[in-house]
Amino acid sequence: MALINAEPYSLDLDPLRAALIIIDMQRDFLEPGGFGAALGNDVSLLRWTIAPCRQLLAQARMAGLTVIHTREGHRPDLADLPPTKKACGRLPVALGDAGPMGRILVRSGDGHDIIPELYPMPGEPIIDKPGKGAFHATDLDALLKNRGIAQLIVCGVTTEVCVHTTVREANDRGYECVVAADCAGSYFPEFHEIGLRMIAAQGGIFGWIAPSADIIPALAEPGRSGGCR
Ligand code: C5J
Repeated sequence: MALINAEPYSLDLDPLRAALIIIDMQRDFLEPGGFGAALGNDVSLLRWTIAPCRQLLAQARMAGLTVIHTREGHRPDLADLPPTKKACGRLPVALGDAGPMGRILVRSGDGHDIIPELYPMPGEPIIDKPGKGAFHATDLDALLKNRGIAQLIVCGVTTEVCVHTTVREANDRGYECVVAADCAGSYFPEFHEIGLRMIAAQGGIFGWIAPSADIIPALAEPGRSGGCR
C-alpha cells in the first residue's frame, strides 16, 4: 500500500488491486478537425491533458497496473443509440451522421478511435460504451471484479460528463476512485474545476482528486515487480 496525497484526504492505494482507466481520449473529442471542433469547441482545452496522461499511462504500464481504455460510440446500425441522444442539441450534424473523421461516434469511423498519443497496447482492454458512464451497458464491472480490482485511477475527457458519470457509477458499485486532476479536461474550464470539487466535496462523496505527480509515486510501490496482469 502507498499513500497518495489526495483531496479530501490521503488515499491508501494498493497497486495490486488498482487499475488505470482512461476515458474517451478519442480523436473526435481531441483533434482539430474532429466532431468536437466542428461544434465550435476549443479542443486545445482538452489537449493539454495529453502529456500528463501519457506520463501517467507510461508509469502505470511500467508498474504493471491493469490499464483500461474507453471509447464512447455506437453500433453502425445505431440500434444502441437512444433517439433522445441522437436528437440532443438539435445539432447541424447528429451522432451517426457523416462527420469530419467518419461517422460521428460510430464504432468504425476514424474519429471514434483513440488518439495516437495514448493508443492502447495489445492486451489492454478497450471498453466500447454507448453512454456517458463506462459501466452502463458494458462488461467493465465483470472485467474489474474478475481481476480483483477495487480501486480506479481515472483520467480522460470530459471531466463533467463521461469522467464524472463513470466515477459516480464506480462509487455506487463500491470502487474507490481517484481522479488525476491534470489528466482530465473539459471544453469548459470552470466545469472542470467545479467537477473536480464536486468529487472531493462532502468528505469525498464520489472519490478523491489528486495531481498525477502525487499518484505516480504510489504506483511504484517498493517490492512491486511489474509486468502485465
Ligand atoms: C461527451 C464525453 N461529452 N466523453 N462525452 O459527450 O464526455
